[in-house]
Amino acid sequence: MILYYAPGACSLADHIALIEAGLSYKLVAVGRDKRTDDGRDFWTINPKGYTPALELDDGTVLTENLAILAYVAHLTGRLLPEDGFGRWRALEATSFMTTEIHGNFRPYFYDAPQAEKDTARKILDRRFATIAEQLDDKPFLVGERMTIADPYLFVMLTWAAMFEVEVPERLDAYLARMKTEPSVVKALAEEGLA
Ligand SMILES: N[C@@H](CCC(=O)N[C@@H](CS)C(=O)NCC(=O)O)C(=O)O
Repeated sequence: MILYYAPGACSLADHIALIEAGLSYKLVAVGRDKRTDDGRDFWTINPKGYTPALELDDGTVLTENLAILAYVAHLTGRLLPEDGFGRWRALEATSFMTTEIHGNFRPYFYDAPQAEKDTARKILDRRFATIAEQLDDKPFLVGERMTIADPYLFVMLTWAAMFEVEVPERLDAYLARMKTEPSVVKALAEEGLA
């Protein structure tokens, strides 16, 4: 499988998940100019033009973080509990990352007017408060084990730190813990972010 990624982007969540799941993968970086680091036009691989994209061994390309994360979990039976309500909680939390947190960072990436950033920050404050409440004193968002929601939350918290969006202390502690997870350490090193 090939993961098309950009260093530190939301594709980092899929990268961590691939490592956690024990799957073998190849990384291909995509630049701002939409060229891959092996010289191809990324638009021909993912017509949406954004990362992440996961190319399967038969050439099928899967896009959208939530789908890629769920697919990685499906392949290995890890990162998404097979039974019990934890499966649905993990999907619920991952959907929340995509729609309610990731989406609200957009103004920061596109250098939007300050007023737009301020509105986004107010929403992010509420969203991160919800996540902190859900995390409670558990090691991972949905329980004792890492699920697909955790690599995504990790990336969102690195963005919060980058753009100086304050998060509840509990999430700072979670970020520090996640940084020591071997899969996270490996993914950061492979993306040149160690
Ligand atoms: N809906 C997509 C959004 C992916 C996305 O926002 N990717 C960003 C990186 S985090 C990107 O490639 N942005 C560059 C662009 O849109 O040109 C998903 O959930 O996977």
